[in-house]
Amino acid sequence: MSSILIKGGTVVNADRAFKADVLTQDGKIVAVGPDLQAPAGATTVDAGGQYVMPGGIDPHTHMQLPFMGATTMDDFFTGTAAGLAGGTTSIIDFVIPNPKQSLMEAYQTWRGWAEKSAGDYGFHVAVTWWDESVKRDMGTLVNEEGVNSFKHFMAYKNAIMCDDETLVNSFKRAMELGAMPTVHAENGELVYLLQKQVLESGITGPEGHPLSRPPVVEGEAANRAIAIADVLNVPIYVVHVSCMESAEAIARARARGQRVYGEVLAGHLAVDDSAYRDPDFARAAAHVMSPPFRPKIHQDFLWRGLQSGNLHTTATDHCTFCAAQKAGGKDDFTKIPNGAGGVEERMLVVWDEGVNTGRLTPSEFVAVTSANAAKLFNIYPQKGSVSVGADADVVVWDPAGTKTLSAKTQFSKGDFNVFEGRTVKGVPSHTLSQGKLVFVQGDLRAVSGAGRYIKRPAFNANFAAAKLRADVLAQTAVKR
Ligand code: URQ
Ligand code: ZN
Ligand code: ZN
Repeated sequence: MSSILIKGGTVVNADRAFKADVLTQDGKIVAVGPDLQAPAGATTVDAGGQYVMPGGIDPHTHMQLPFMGATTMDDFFTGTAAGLAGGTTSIIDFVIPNPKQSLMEAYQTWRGWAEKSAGDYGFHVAVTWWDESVKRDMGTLVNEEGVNSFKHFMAYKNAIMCDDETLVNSFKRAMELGAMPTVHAENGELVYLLQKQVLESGITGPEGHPLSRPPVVEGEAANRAIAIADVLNVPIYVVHVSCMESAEAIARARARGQRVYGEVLAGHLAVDDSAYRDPDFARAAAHVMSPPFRPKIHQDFLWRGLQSGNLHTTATDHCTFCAAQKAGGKDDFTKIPNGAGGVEERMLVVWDEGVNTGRLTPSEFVAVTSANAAKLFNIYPQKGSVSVGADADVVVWDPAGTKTLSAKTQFSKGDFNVFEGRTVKGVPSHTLSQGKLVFVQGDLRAVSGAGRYIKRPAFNANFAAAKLRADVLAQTAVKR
């Protein structure tokens, strides 16, 4: 029986903050309240002057991803271990079948890779093509494997991009199953055309990457995906919202009462597009990810989206290719493997840029780093809450602690850090995963294979009653 008593802290959940001790036992939270006593043999953590928050949930990572001819440097052990060092105790990663590859076959492959995880994990499954077997596999994944979200890449033409036919078929299937469709919203046809035009103009370096993916290209795709979801009357989750165009598309739809949710990357909140104009190829290429980092003005829109509740989660899209891999695009930016890291830094950056500046309260911080992702992917309050019965995934947060973020000291196996040199105030002093101390004052005690696959139930109750908007509109038309 392993028991940990976290004493003297302030518990912060998404709804409120209050002074209380927390007692964990055998991987669960068993008591939250004042003056708790430690049972014999328990470990005591002094949380005086600190916050006791739900472990972070990063709903967007790519550990061990094979993409654009390379495989990311972080595998499921090193990537989840790095997350634990930053207070993130669960990730939701992605199964990305090749076109024409069985979804179930790809799912089994990723499940095998993830067995080495140090922290808990789940999977969104990408729908990268369509036929009756995909429809069938989606049902198996929801009803038997605990997958309740399906990803759609609207970018990456000639690779994993979905056309509208696939979007419509898959969104409709998701609604039938009570699953959440999610999208990478960039118009892949426009990106493909702009990439050719930028290269033909003689620009081959990383500075060409943002020129080929302007915000309007993201805004168009976000609007289109939101409209398809509206007609099909299915909720939709837009990943890595990077600019005002897509943030406003979401806000407009929500103002009309549509169930649209948005995710923001820590990178897009804190890093801007000047990185692409760095004369050093390696540094500029290290920032090549999609959607690209944007001019600063967009960051204000993203923060206001989080403050207003029009954007809901923060993530990282942790996808770490090293300099040698990025150099594959030395003479052609379209060949630079897309991706950047962040799983270790997300919560520290969101706290420093969000709470320390007054943009977010500690409870809002918990909402956007943990609780909202748990609610949207239907694992709340098992995850995302410091409450009796929840998993003992807890981060003890020292608001006075400081840390300078750097590739030199990161646990990630990536060789670059997009937050390089940034000194933040507010750091995790202790991380508990399943009631075990896995990070203590800089000492990472991650164990390969300790992480569990977390099943995420369908949302049948909400969706089953949902009708195709077309039906509803048709009925209304007849009545008129
Ligand atoms: O697009 C994604 O989310 C994956 C392929 C990671 N790469 C990236 O640039 N975001
Ligand atoms: Zn993406
Ligand atoms: Zn991604």
